[in-house]
Parts: sequence; structure tokens; C-alpha cells
Amino acid sequence: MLALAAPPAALANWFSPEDDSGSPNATKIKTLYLITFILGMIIFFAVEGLLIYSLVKFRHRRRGGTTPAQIRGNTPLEVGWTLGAAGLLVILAVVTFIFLGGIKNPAASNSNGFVAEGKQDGMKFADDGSRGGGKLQFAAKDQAAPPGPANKHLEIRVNGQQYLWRFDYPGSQQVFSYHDLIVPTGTTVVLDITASDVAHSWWIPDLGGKADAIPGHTNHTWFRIDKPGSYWGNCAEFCGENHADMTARVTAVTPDQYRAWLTKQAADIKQSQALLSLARKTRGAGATP
Ligand SMILES: [Cu+2]
Repeated sequence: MLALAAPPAALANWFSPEDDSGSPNATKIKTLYLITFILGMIIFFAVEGLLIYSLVKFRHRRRGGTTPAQIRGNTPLEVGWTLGAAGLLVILAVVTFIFLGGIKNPAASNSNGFVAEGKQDGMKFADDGSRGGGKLQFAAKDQAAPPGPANKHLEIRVNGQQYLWRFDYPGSQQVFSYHDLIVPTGTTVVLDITASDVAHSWWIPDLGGKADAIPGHTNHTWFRIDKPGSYWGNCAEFCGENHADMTARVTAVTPDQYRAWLTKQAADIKQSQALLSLARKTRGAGATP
């Protein structure tokens, strides 16, 4: 009972994965989990119920009562539950493979999603090695590109580093952010995940499964948020003494707000770089960097 009280504190639901964002992969993970869970519960209650019923009904009575029939082996029953269990495994395997494609492969953006202006080859990250028939590194999942034109989805680079996440956004200007990832709603967001020091793991429970962030390799995952809101997660791979502080927040805003945020963030970055350069110059040559 105490263990059951713990899941909410671990950012999970009571007995199923979260999917509050409406991201198709998160929803499919939850549905697959529930199908498996319900099948398991049916078997659990059938077996335990029969066991408890038999224990009570055929218990030894001190006075009177006849000794119940003593049965040693029953071939039809034994064959039956062996085939039944095998059949159940086949059903679970088939259902899993039906859902797996939709969890792994990105869905298309919604019609009201973000459309980058004139986004073509120039806006793709140059060293993304695993997409479009390029080289495939062993830690990378061979994930299909989202359906639809290239300007209809967003490819964001995620870098795990002790102890924060950095996000690099595609576009003609340099835009990056730390800890907070801003994305447009209704748009398929593909993450190219890597790390620059030790192994980390990207995980926002509401947006789907985990993806390892491994130095020297790029892993991919994706999500599509249909509901504006903020979704929290933690680094899911112990990465050092401040691992617990390595949180991330994904905030979904409307495509218009996203466009406005991109412009402002680019301007803020430019301004802070200019101020830094000015500060260095006014400190004069020979000052500590
Ligand atoms: Cu970490």
C-alpha cells in the first residue's frame, strides 16, 4: 500500500504512464500498457479467485464432511492452460507490434501546426548523421522522418550536460535555450539527442518514452503536443552528484507565440553577446577572460 502511494511523487500516474499532452506516442504507450495491464488483471483475479474459492470450499472440516476428491493430474486441463498461456503471449506480441510503429515513427503535424518559412536544406543541422539515408551510428535508432514536407515539422537538437539540458532550434538565426524547451502546438517535434560529457537520459513522461543521451551518438525521439501547457521531466540516468537537479520543462505555445518567442530569444542572445563583447573591451587587454 505504501509503495502504491509513491508513484505520484515520481511524476507518474497511479497505474499507467502519463499522456496529458495528447502526444500520439505517449497515448499509444499508455494504451498498450493498459491492454497488457487489463489482460494481466483478468488472469490474476481468475487464478487467485479460483485458488481462494477452492481453499474455502474444500477446506478440512473437523467433524462430519467427506474428504473432497483427490485429483492427481488432469491432461485436458493442463494442455488447456498451457495453450491458453501461449495464446495470450501471441496476443500480447501482436498487439505490441501493432502499437510499436506508432510509438517509434513520428506522426504528421496537425494542419494548424507551425510552418517554418522557407525551411529547406539550409535549416537542417549539418551533422545529423542518421537521417535521410546518411550514416547510422550504433546507438541511434533508425527512425523514419515525419511524414509531410520538411517545413511542417521541427527538428531540435538536445544536449545533455552535467547538470542541464541545452536546446538548439533550427532557423536562420542562432537560437538556443537551457532547461526550458519551447515548442509550437500541433507540430511534430523531432529531437536529436546527444550528450557532451557523460550518459544522460531524456525523459518527459507526458511526451513519451525515454531516450538515452550518449556522448558521440545521436538518438532520436519525437512528440506532438496538441494542448498548450508545460510538461516536466528529470534526467533519467544517474549522471553525477547533481543528477537530481537536472530537470527539464517543455512548454507548448501556439505557432504564433512560438514564432514571436524565436525572434525575441534570437534578439536577446545577440544583445547579451554584444554586451559581453563590450564588457571585455572596456576591461581592456590583459584582463582576466
Ligand atoms: Cu543527467
